[in-house]
Amino acid sequence: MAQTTYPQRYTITAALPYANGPVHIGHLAGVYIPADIYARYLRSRGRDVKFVCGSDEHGVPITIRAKKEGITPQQAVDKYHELIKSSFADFNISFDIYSRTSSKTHAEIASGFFRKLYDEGKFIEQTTKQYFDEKAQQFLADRYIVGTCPKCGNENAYGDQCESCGTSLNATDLINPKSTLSGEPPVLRETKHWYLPLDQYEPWLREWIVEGHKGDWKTNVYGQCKSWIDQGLQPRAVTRDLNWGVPVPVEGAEGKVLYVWFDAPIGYISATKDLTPDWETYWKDKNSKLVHFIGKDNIVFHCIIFPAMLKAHGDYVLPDNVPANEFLNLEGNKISTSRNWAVWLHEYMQDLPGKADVLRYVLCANAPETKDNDFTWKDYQARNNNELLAIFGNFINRAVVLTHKYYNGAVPQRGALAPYDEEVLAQLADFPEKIALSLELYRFKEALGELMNLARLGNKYLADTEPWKLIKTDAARVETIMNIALQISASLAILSEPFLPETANKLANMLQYTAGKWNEAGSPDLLPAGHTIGEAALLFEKIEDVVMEAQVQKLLDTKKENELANAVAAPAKEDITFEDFSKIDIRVGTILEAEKVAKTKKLLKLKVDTGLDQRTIVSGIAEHFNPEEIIGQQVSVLVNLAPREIKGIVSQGMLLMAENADGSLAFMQPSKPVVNGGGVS
Ligand code: B3M
Ligand code: ZN
Repeated sequence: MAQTTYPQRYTITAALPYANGPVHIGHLAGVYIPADIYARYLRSRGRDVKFVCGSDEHGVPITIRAKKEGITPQQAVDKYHELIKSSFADFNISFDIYSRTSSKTHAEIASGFFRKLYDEGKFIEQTTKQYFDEKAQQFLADRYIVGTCPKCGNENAYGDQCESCGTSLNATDLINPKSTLSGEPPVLRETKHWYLPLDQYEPWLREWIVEGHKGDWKTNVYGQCKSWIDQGLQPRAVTRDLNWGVPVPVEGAEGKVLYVWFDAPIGYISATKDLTPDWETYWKDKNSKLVHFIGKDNIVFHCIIFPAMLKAHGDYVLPDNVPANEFLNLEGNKISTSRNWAVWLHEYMQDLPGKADVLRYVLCANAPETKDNDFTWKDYQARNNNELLAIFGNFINRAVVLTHKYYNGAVPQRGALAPYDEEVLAQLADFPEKIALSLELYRFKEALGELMNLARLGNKYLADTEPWKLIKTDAARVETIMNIALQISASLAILSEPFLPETANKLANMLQYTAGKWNEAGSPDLLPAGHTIGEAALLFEKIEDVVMEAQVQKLLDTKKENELANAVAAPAKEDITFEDFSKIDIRVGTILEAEKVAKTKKLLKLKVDTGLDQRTIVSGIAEHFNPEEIIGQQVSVLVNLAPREIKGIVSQGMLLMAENADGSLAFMQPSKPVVNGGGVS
């Protein structure tokens, strides 16, 4: 490979998750796994890295959550900050710091940033009319206003978007707007805000991104930026009327805070300051390479708005790259917090303990790098059983078990090499650079594929050379083969570490090997002859169908809950007169006998005591009730329905049933026992 020069240091950021809920697999796949792989890889190369993150604790998403839970915003962020932080720890995301934007440092850095731009006249001031809730005595964020969508008529559209038709709205577009705080119609009131004139930065952004980063930024990222710039940029308000956030550090700005998207990215800087006294070098020295890992919904903020802020400030470096990912779906549907359609990391950890690396593997192998991708439990199981276990685990297990069996765990000598051995060692030597090349280009899926190819190489080498057969005829050659297999294993311990840190650690322990750095991997001499390795331990275990079925069932339950919650009642029928109604004779009866009607799926033949008589009724409820279980139950019976023949049985009347949104049925029963024949009216 040609000699490349590397930057002196790296500042790696991962999007600050809102502390308004737990984190799920979409977060991991989109942002934190690739960022962590990158940071671990760079550290293994001996590069100078600071990997920073923290909770985003400001903005309307937090106040809305707090209101929903009946707690204060501070209580909400305290709760979710801890939960999120521990989920990241569970998955071994190796942040150098996981900070929070409610910290004192952050308030100082963010206010200082704003104040510098303010003092230098970089903002424009504008007074506009915004909705104000007179009862709650506060201005209303877009999300606090609901009304009728002018496009589709949905009566519950939000001030920024109609979730029914997807149109993005201004609060003033809504018909009959209402405040969600008081339920009252809001009034328009004048308010002053500060705007970052993005239009002034347009020529510079065009040059920097459209000309300057063509080809090195991912096409999905580049494309979004170009289209924003091509549409023309508008001044953007960087303050809000809200009582939760960093106060605007200017006189006459009481009750105003920095817009969350102004303060949150500055959170990367304050986190670095909390991490090291040398923070300025990581943000101001031009030999620092700044890389933002984010999801695609955050592209405009990281590629356009934050860089414009940094440019306006003047002291800071600009992002070198923003390798944003697309979205991960779950079993064919968009992940959604409000619909609980997610695999939550804290629940995964409870349900599948010890399997952090399996999820890391699956989410990287199936990462939404260039397009949205789907997570399914079937794929998860297959990747564990057929890849991690059958290839990686199997190879290591064979190498370690045979070493114990033949040599009491001592690494044998490598003797004269056969051409096949030479070829395998040559391939081994190429892997570190091959994987590195993909990682340097943010192609994590491809890099992981190469790592698995190294495990495949080892697996195939043993399968082809069959040392377990050769041991009887050519013991010397087996020593060479096993030596090579163990060298491959040791390289795997180094190279798998960024992707599968727990596995790498277990493997190194198994080999009694203090894993070296990236540059040592690929060497045929990582484990000297005579070195004693430890006992075999399983790196991965087979995941059985029942385990997956339980996870799938959990999602099916969620689906059902959502269906019930979102059920819409059928429209009302035409009016009838009381006279019409009084023709209907409904009585309370008791089921005496019940049996399935032969050769039908849906029908039960019932004998019901109606108080008038004991009669036969055929009812289409066999898929919902077991005959034995309904005997003795009281039901409502329409007794004057003209008899009709069903499957050769004369049915005299009809049971009244209530139908649920999921199609399940319930009897209409009196709330206390009623004598048979009691009239229902
Ligand atoms: N909290 C949005 C999100 O969680 C936002 C990211 C901030 S990064 C500076 O998607
Ligand atoms: Zn609409």
